[in-house]
Amino acid sequence: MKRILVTGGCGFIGSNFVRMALNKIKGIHITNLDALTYAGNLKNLIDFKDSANYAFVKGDIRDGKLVSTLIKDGRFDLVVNFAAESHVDRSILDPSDFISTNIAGTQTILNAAMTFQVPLFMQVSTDEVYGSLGPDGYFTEITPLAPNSPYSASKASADMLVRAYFHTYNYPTIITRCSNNYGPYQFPEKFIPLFVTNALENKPVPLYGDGKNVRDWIHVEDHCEALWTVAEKGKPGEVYNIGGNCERANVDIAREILRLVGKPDSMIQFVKDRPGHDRRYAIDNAKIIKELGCKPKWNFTDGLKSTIEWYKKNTAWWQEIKSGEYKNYYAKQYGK
Ligand code: NAD
Ligand code: TDX
Repeated sequence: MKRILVTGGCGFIGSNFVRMALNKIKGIHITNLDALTYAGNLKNLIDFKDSANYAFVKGDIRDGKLVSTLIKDGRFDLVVNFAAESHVDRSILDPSDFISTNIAGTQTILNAAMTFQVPLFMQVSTDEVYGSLGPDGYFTEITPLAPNSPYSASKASADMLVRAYFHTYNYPTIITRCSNNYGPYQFPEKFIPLFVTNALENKPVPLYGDGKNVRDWIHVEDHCEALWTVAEKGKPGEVYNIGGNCERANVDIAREILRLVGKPDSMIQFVKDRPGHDRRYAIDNAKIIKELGCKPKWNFTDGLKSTIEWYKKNTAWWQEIKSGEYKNYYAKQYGK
């Protein structure tokens, strides 16, 4: 596995994956194709700007001509598709980019990878495609897909296409479905970085509904390690769930963040619920542990502490984001 094409490598998980792979594996080369939407930030990988092992290409996975030329000339051993519109609340405000990037964009790059015989295509998907759980049970790889938001519907559609390319054309693809990530470089629209940065700015933290929705949290480094393991040892045609074994209610995380930042619980502001808000996600990760020997290493309290330290040290990174286009989104979403 020498030459890798990563899409969406300027976002949160993609940039952590590129950093981990370049630091850990000798002799690889990564090309990062990213459209630099509001969520893509060149600063996330500034350390590798002049590295001989890294190349950045500004471009859109929906651009068939560009994608074909890049893959035809690239001699890639692997494509890892991170590029996506990723925020559920934005998909509720306007689904159109979610449909075009997450579905049509995935098909465009998948088709080019097959046409120019890249040996493996990995689709980075999400546990949200399985829908919502009640108080009991877990998502396994054979849980039926039942997406509830325009975001998760678009990711489920992409998964179906990736599956179809394996079954119809015998093209080697793998789908991974991970639970909620947290860690450095996460865009401050998402729950944990939004609450951490609002708390640091002495602003209220907006908790949806009764705050009792449950997510299964995983540190982004554990997700990236798992993706690398899947790339090396995973079986084409398979789906692998990736989870953190770490279910938490949102209200408990909100309180833990405020305690770690040294702010009172009274900063929690209960706000109108997200429409169609999934109640609970929980991953059964027995398959990836048993078949590929891959387990998460971070414990949540240490991971949250180190994430908060990262946001404290990198105030310029998120303050620049929060004072840009994001201000308009925040005003629309939270009425401020
Ligand atoms: P992100 O929003 O932080 O980053 C997305 C990146 O994709 C950005 O750099 C953006 O510029 C790029 N991009 C968007 N549209 C593009 C297009 N048309 N062409 C090229 N580049 C484009 O997202 P993230 O949180 O890092 O998520 C990465 C992937 O992982 C997504 O596919 C997401 O569905 C999946 N995922 C995320 C989580 C999570 O908790 N964040 C969990 C499971 C799976
Ligand atoms: O302001 C908020 N208040 C709040 O209570 C925000 C932004 C979120 N929430 C709640 C909604 C969810 O129950 O926190 C939980 C987490 O919300 P998000 O960070 O928006 O994540 P989620 O909707 O669970 O989706 C995430 O995990 C799966 C990622 O954004 C997806 O890309 C990934 O596929």
